[in-house]
Amino acid sequence: MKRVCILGLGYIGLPTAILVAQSGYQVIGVDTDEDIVTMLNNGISHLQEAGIDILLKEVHDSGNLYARKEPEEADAYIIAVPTPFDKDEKQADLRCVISAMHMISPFLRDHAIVIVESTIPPGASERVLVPLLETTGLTSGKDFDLVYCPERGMPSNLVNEMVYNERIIGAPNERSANAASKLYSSFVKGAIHITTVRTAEMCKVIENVYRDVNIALANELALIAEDVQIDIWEAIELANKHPRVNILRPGPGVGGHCIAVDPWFLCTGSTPSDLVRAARRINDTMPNHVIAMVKQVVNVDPPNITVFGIAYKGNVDDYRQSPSLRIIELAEDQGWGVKVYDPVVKKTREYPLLELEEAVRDSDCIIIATDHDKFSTINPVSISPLMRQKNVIDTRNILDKERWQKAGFTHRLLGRGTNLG
Ligand code: SAJ
Repeated sequence: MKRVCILGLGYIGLPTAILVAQSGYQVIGVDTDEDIVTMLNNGISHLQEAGIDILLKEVHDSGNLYARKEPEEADAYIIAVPTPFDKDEKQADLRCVISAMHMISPFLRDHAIVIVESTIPPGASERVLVPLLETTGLTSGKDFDLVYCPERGMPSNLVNEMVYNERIIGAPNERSANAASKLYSSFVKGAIHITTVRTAEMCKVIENVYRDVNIALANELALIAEDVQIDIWEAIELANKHPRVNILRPGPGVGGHCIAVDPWFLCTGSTPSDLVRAARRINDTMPNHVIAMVKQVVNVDPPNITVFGIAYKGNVDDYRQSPSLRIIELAEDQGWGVKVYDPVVKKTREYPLLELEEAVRDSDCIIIATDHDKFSTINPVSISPLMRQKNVIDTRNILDKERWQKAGFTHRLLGRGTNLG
């Protein structure tokens, strides 16, 4: 195998394309966004990720990676296009994956391997994707083999995780399992495990379900703690001293492109999961709780609030499905003034991002919604005079409470009873 064509040059596709090119394959990166294609052909990354600029320069200079808007003939195709989530239907929108299948179908012949990394509901490869390719006159097991290899990587540490994480390859037969395994082992240092296509699809979903359900547990415990006047952060820390307990951290909800989305795949079908649905509801309603916390501290109606952090988690510039978006939406629905400060995200389509001083001017309450390291070093003394009322709600437990109290702020921590001071 010499040529690999990778469709979708986003958070997953671009680092994958670079790593495959670095290990000696000729890689054709395909994206429908002309700007991305142009940037990559000039050796410039459109993503901010640790280590990516240097690696991209290397594979660009060597000629091992170039970008195009359309696929070219290759021995393997990796599909890393988005599967957006249809919020109303609670279903994956497979249109991009389907369109990628149509784009590659004219080139498939002689056991070409089609590797899907995009997250899809369990069963979708065999139920939707293989039949789709076969309607173009191709035969599975002869012209192509469809392999499912779920991505495993966290934004901000993608390159590292793609190299060192263990990977699962779901393949329909030995030949494609070996071919995919050979391709991935050229850049993956973690173990590679072979299984069926359907099991691999299920693994992807349950990895994220595991986290979603456990975060929901932490969030529900936080609500109980506020009611019974304890500090859940202290209780979790102590409970986690048990060798077999590892409770996750409460927060304003769950964001990102996967954990807030994939669990829904198990909520429909013939055996819908009550537990997963309950976890989704708990995590999805945490922004409502944050709004209720604001109402408890401000004494002006409507208040002005400042949301610190639009990113879905700390130190990343990705704000897809971020709970901050829901907090802003709920506040605006009630006629509140909302300003947003995020020193890590460059810009958003939806909201202007302000400088710190502008964001807190005349504000009645700061909400720490994202655990960016930069927030814990903000000096409350310098912003305190700019605020109309001095309230801060820390949903991530990253502030030094005493420091903020000394600067005149009423400090509230999600998951901590208000009687505790
Ligand atoms: N969060 C909490 N409390 C916690 C941990 C996380 O509230 O204790 C929140 C975060 O703030 C964020 C959300 O959950 O809003 C998700 O963050 P995350 O760091 O748990 O996960 P992601 O979405 O960045 O990446 C996950 C990873 N999956 C797992 O850890 C099982 C990653 O390996 C996957 O590749 C990725 O989803 C994906 O694409 O599926």
